[in-house]
Amino acid sequence: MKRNTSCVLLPVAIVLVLLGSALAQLDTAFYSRTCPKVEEIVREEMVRIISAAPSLAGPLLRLHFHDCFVRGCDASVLLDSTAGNTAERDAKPNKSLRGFGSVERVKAKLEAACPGTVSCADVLALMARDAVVLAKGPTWQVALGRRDGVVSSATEASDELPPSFGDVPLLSKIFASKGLDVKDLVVLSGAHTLGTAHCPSYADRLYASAGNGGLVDPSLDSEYAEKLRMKCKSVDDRSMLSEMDPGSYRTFDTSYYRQVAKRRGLFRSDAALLTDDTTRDYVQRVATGMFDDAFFRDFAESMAKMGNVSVLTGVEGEIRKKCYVVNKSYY
Ligand code: HEM
Ligand SMILES: *[C@@H]1O[C@H](CO)[C@@H](O)[C@H](O)[C@H]1NC(C)=O
Ligand SMILES: CC(=O)N[C@H]1CO[C@H](CO)[C@@H](O)[C@@H]1O
Ligand SMILES: CC(=O)N[C@H]1CO[C@H](CO)[C@@H](O)[C@@H]1O
Repeated sequence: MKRNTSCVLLPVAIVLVLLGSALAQLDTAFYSRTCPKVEEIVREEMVRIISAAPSLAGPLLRLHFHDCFVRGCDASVLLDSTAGNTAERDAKPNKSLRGFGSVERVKAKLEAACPGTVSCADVLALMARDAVVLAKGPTWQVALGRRDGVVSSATEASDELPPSFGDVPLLSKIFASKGLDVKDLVVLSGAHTLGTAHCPSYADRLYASAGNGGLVDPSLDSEYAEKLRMKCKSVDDRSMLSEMDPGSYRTFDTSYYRQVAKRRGLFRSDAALLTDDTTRDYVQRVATGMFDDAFFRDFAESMAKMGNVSVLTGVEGEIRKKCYVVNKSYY
């Protein structure tokens, strides 16, 4: 009798476990019944957003990255600080984030079409993909079904996000803690083909100070350093922006790698890619301009991996109504 029961129960248990893990996976067809036009709606609004403000492609890509690296891709990056809590978006490495208004715009369109259905975390993943596509970069299928988290913490953002002064050992350790490898590091750093940066993110490479042992960064091309010093008059000058991939900062292409190969990467983290065999080989290969397609494929693959980091699925978390606030205040 005992034996018979386990004969019946064991297969049932296996099926349940398999079902459970299948449900926990993201799926490109996740909204096919509940919001079949989700991708069209996001795409249409993104075309409007980017044609009005082409420089938002970079910030919208970066939002998804910051989201995924802190607590997984759960839209915690979008939450506002509250009376008792300083949120991620107000943490030090996050202060220069932009594009929140555009996310709310897209989310509002989705709420109108399919109320309470599409998570803000999925909105970020789709907007990041469309930002890259509209900047003439690669496209990829975005697996969906992320749920939104209910916690956002400034201290976590400061601990989990890679710092601009990071070297390869530190950066790869941070990436590894997210299940991303050294290849993902060098490939995803290619996102710095888009966008701009504030002086405090790299000024310590330009000016000798107590903080850098009184040395300017010898790994930075000196002619380029001279140009940057004109933009960035002092270590904490926040008035000017520098294009990270000068001349094509609105176009997703491989010229970032040519800059890095010429010792013109803007951050120490970019320059560091020349100090490790694996990452240097990749930079130099793509810098030839003969492997654009391979880089595009790699980027698409690494973005799918990044979009999968510690996602909430099933009944975890919630579907926020507004992306900047947890939805319990609406119920
Ligand atoms: C490898 C580690 C990384 C470091 C240390 C890093 C650091 C930074 C810093 C310091 C800025 C400039 C912030 C400012 O001064 O305004 C920046 C901008 C940016 N980052 Fe990264 N980042 C990294 C990886 C990534 C990844 C993985 C992505 C996306 C997949 C990304 C996308 C961007 C974009 C698009 C911008 C420009 C944003 C804008 O135009 O406002 N970064 N990053
Ligand atoms: C996403 O994560 C799941 C579960 O950990 C894994 O099975 C799947 O292969 C991952 N997908 C990608 C694109 O990394
Ligand atoms: C680099 C940067 O933007 N730092 C700011 C981050 O956020 C804190 C707190 O809001 C500000 O005081 C910093 O100036
Ligand atoms: C639509 C939706 O997911 N609503 C959720 C809002 O948050 C509360 C509590 O966190 C959930 O119970 C609702 O289901």
